[in-house]
Amino acid sequence: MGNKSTKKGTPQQLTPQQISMFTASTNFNEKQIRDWHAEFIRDYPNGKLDKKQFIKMYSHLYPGKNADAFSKLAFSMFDSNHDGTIDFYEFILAIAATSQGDLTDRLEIAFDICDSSDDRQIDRKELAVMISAMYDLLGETNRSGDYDPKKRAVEIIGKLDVNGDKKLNKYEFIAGCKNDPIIHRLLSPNN
Ligand SMILES: [Ca+2]
Ligand SMILES: [Ca+2]
Repeated sequence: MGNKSTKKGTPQQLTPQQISMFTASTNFNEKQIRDWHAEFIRDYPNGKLDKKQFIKMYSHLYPGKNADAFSKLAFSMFDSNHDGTIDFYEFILAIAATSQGDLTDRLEIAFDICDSSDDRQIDRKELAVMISAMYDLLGETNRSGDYDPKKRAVEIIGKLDVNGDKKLNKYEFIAGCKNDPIIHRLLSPNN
């Protein structure tokens, strides 16, 4: 460990450049970044979280809810360099995404979390996985009839897909979610 991290500093210390980058990418100020970082290093002294640790940490943001499936999706999205761990930069973006921003910001994040293939489109399968994760979060155990995630996914795509390719791009997704009270509630469990 350590021989390739000389330029960026060690995970235990933040450089002024990193702090500028983090304050620019989030609405956190320097003190908040330092506080998050101190906490992060206290909990994860080697400067990263593996998938299991992330799911445990992220689930705490949804107390009393079953956030496992949602947290797994979130891990894949926030691990933006795909190295199987979440470093402090990825971590602070995850916290910012979850705790800051307006509905559009949150829908953008929801879109990115849902788009697990990273092709900038949400297909039926991706949406069904997301809906199922959202049901877990909301404590909805019924998966039959109208609650069948696959059925809901087909319905939602049918409703929001403007250009007729049976997938949702970011624009269709955000515009559609804002106009549909049920989807809206499903995708912004904090509201
Ligand atoms: Ca990573
Ligand atoms: Ca996709």
